[in-house]
Amino acid sequence: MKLSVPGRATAAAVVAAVTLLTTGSIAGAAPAPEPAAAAAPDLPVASVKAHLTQFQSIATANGGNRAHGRAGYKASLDYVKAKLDAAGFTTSVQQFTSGGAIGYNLIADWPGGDTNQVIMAGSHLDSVTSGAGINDNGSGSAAVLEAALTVARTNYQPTKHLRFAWWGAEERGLVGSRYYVNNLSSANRARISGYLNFDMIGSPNPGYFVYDDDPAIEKTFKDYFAGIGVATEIETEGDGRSDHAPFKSAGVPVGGLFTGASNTKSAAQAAKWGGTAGQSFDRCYHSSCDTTSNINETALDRNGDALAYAVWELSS
Ligand code: DTR
Ligand code: ZN
Ligand code: ZN
Repeated sequence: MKLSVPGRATAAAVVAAVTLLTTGSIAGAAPAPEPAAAAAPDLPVASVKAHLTQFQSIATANGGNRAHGRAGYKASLDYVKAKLDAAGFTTSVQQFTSGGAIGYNLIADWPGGDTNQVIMAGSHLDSVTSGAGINDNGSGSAAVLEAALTVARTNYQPTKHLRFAWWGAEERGLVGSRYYVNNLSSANRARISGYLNFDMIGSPNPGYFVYDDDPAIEKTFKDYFAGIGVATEIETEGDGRSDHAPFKSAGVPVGGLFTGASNTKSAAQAAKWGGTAGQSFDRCYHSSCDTTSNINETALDRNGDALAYAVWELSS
């Protein structure tokens, strides 16, 4: 018997209902809209700068630096860890040795989220021995800390699991981050969906550079800056020169932001970003003048907000 259209329609309805019940969607129906990513809150730059002031005080009280193996590094780590413990993070301190001294990585996990999909944001916490290391890399460490504290303050509950890290002995050759990656089991390494690195994000004569590694992470950062009308360039001087490198070598998708070090800002760059052409992005790179006065507040603010945007966007 030839089924009349209503009969065929009835059969189609039955198939659709069964499909819906068994698969949660009706074949051929438009896919359910992706849940909108939770909008990242603004990181108050005053809060980021308050952490820099603490790092400066720590350096001043400990021989003028926060370098690996010196008291100023462990005091910096203790400051960051205390803030995170009070905010409800699960923290752990990983020890290693380098140059005959004990080094420390600080890892902070935000409870919840799919631990098979971990989004990490990290920065090196150590300075060189010649100074306080406020731009290099108090800036990255302070912004990552404030982003973590904002996750807690807003009780953000992302789909993916969030992990934050502060590395030791980066200035001795990425020692802490390499130690962390090398000591991950292959299963735990495979669980890291992305690693975001922030090393020098407040340079006094800033450029706005985005790492050109994982395309999705790169696009996330570029979308943020396009949204605030700030041009960006691909970061070219740093491949392998910061803590994303061990993750990249291990096959983890990486990305990050950078405002420049000893390279010189060109006239074209000064035309689009402001600042001074013919001058280094950071004239105090690895010098004793890398203090709290060696920070461009606008750059710190923009990069801190871009950091938060990417953490929220990539973990939602
Ligand atoms: N390795 C960083 C500074 C640095 C130099 N070039 C880049 C490129 C991308 C990130 C960081 C850097 C340091 O001296 O700590
Ligand atoms: Zn450095
Ligand atoms: Zn650095």
